[in-house]
Amino acid sequence: MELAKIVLYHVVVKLREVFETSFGRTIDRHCIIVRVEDTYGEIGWGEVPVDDAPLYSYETVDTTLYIYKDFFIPTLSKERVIESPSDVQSKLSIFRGYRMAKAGLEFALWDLYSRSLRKPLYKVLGGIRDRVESGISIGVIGDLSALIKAVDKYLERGYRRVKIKVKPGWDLEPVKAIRRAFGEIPLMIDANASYNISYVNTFKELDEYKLLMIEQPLHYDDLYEHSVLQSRIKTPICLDESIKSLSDALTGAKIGAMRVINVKPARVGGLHEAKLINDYMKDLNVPIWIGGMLETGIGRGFQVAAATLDNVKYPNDISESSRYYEEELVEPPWSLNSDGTITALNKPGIGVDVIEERVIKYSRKIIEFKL
Ligand code: OSB
Ligand code: MG
Repeated sequence: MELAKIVLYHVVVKLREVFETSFGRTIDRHCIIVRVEDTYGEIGWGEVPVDDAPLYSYETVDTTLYIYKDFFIPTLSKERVIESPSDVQSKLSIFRGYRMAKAGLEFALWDLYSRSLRKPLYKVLGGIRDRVESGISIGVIGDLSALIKAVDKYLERGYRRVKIKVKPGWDLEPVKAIRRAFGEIPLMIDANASYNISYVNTFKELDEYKLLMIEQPLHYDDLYEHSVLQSRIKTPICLDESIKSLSDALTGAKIGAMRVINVKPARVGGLHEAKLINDYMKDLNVPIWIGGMLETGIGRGFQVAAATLDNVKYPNDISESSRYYEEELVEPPWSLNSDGTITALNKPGIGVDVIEERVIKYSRKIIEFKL
């Protein structure tokens, strides 16, 4: 592939409902949409799922625009020919961090690459299934009856597991209420790093409720404390924020910091790194599943492709389009099959068409680079 043009769109789309986590409330969902074009006019799309503030990650809309403009684009204009999307990480490896920014570019190149081959991305990636299991991630709803209603609605819709967000003071009570109302459904919690080890007794109490796993209970950068907590509780710990690379995954597995990983391809720098984590963790008997960041239909395409990998053993945080947004940036929107799965489409690239007018309609800023 020889790159000719890269366009960045700062897109803001409104969520249908407020999504609250331990770090904040989201209603306007920001991201950077990346459009790459090669010298033949073939196009690929990607998404950098960053927020406007450094809450989940230090990367934001503005750090992404800056790192592309001052570093990634100048580097790529000197080396416009790219053999495979897997090369991108190494081409940009002199720049530390900014894995989400790197991932958005890598995604767009994977889309372009598989479209040029006229093959679905998930097949190019080596996926082993064409339907991926869908789970629902429900934000903090500080009202028990509203929470039960929400869980009921999503179970009715067919989602294969329920994840609720928790934070200190909102943990045992909602878990107990859901168990009371729905029995032994596949249930898990996500703390988004809001606890510390002094809460060990809360987690021991939670052991009684047979959760599938507890996601990212402790500090976002700490593997050691998670290994201490894991040794003291029965419920598997699943890490999200703490795993930013294959190296983190290997260290975490070695010291027993987690038994499951929520792999967000964007968080780890792209699909190439996500696949490496899939492969290495498979050998170490650490199953994975694919997480999300409330992506638009563009980002969702890369989650779906990743969820077809062979070490994905749990339902993913990949919901249908209508769960998040009134209007999708892609056609057709991602939809849920009656068995609670989403189909990896048998069409070139991510399998859906990006509607450029809608991308433009939701853009606050558009920057074009000729390479
Ligand atoms: O921690 O998994 C998380 C959304 C934004 C930021 C962090 C997280 C989430 C989710 C939503 O849980 C998952 C989804 O996209 O459905
Ligand atoms: Mg999480």
